[in-house]
Amino acid sequence: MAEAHGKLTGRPGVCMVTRAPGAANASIGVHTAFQDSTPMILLIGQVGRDMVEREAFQEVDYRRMFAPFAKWVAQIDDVSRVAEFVMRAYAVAMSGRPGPVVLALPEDMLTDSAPAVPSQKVVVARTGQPTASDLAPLQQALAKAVKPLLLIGGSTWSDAGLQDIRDFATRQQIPLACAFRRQDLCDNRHASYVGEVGIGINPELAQAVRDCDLLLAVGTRLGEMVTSGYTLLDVPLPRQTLVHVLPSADELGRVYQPAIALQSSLDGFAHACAGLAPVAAPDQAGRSAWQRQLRANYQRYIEPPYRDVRLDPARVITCLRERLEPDAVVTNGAGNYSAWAHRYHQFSSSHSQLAPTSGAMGYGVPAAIAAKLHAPHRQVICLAGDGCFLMTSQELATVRQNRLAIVFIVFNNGMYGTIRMHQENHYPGHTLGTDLFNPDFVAYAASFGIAGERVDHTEAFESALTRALACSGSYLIELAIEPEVLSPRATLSGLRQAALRANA
Ligand SMILES: Cc1ncc(C[n+]2csc(CCOP(=O)(O)OP(=O)(O)O)c2C)c(N)n1
Repeated sequence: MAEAHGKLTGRPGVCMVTRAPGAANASIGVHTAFQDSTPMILLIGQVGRDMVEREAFQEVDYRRMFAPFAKWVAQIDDVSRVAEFVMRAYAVAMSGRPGPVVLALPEDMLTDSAPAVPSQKVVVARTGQPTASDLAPLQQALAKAVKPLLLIGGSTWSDAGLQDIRDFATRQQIPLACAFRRQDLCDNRHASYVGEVGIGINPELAQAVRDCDLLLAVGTRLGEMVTSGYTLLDVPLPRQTLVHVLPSADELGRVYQPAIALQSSLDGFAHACAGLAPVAAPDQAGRSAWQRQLRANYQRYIEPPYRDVRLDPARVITCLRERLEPDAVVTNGAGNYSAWAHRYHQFSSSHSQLAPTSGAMGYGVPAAIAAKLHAPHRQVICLAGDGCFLMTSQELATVRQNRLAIVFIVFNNGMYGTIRMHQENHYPGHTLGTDLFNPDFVAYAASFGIAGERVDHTEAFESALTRALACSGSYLIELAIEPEVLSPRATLSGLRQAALRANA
């Protein structure tokens, strides 16, 4: 919840947990905040200073535990320095590339007293924008490009910055793609938008990333998910002219050496670019054709082909796409079910997608709670696989306690489908530990006082959704998905047969 709050507001959500077991439970959230570049603060209880280093009850050295995936880990040993540490925690969490900060609080320090120290709300200004001379090489690259591609991602955009970058793309005729699980950075219905560069990438878009002559990556790390496992660009020198813009310098040139590396606030960069006069490309017609082609590819990709199955997850998502309000928040965790959402849903307003780029299962339920608490007037839809849902569904208690109206959609295929897919791919017919024994999800929701129903064929979904959206409280729809419907592209038996043939 704290991580999702940070994603929604740009300010750290604060999570307080007990010693080691609490810290271990919170670690997925800290890791997600790290990979997703989200500001967050975790406060952890610590043993008294008089017992430290004895492996006292639930004692852990949090500096070592969180070192690889927190921006800063510290322990407040002196009560008179609490304000200093807390203000610094906010500053570190929000500055540069945002991320999580962990503060350990020794038990005896918490009962010490000290005179109050003045503190104030920490505000990190995201200023800093390239000058005209900084942008000159970019303008030269744009003037030469026939197949440019703009890829945006990251976490420090304002709505004004997003508007600027979209205007820039439109005026310069540059197709705009969003990075993995950052699809809400651009209205997907906008003519410049050409899709998500993520795990289930449209093969035609993947080819476009390979083929483009200028890749303008703004705000996004070029990590494994965005580069299809570091295959879309050559390491370390991409064939495409790479312009990489990030708010902090440490990721620039980490894997890929850009032709132009710019450390800049994202809004500042977008604002500067929006002011650039349109560049006359050498082959204007070719550039327009490239833009139209990519948009057409995207539009084709989001229309589900006919599939002869009882309940088609693609049709479920296209129904959501048609029925939800434009600012509805859609959350999910990890699993094959999310591939349908990423492919077929269209996000049309900022902060409408809460999804972990870290790939953490169980994210959707607490993220939906954070969203509904933050914006009670918005529709909030949580998508979850059965495995994913069972990781955090005890939070239905929090939903009920706070009387929140969230629609939960559980894709129940009776298995950890993603892992089963890998097993069938690599060891066809040999499956291990991927079958799930599930509760009756509708009865489970009812035990929390939450209404719901089970849907087992495509045509029944829309009326179930109507009831869910009309419900004054939360509502759970369990989708009875056939295991055979393994992913948007594959069936279980088809995958197994293909792997058997390949191994023969
Ligand atoms: C906390 C966590 N544990 C394990 C994994 C590895 N993992 C990724 S997807 C997946 C299975 C997801 O199953 P389910 O939620 O039922 O969705 P499905 O793939 O069946 O659609 C697992 C175990 C993970 N990403 N996060």
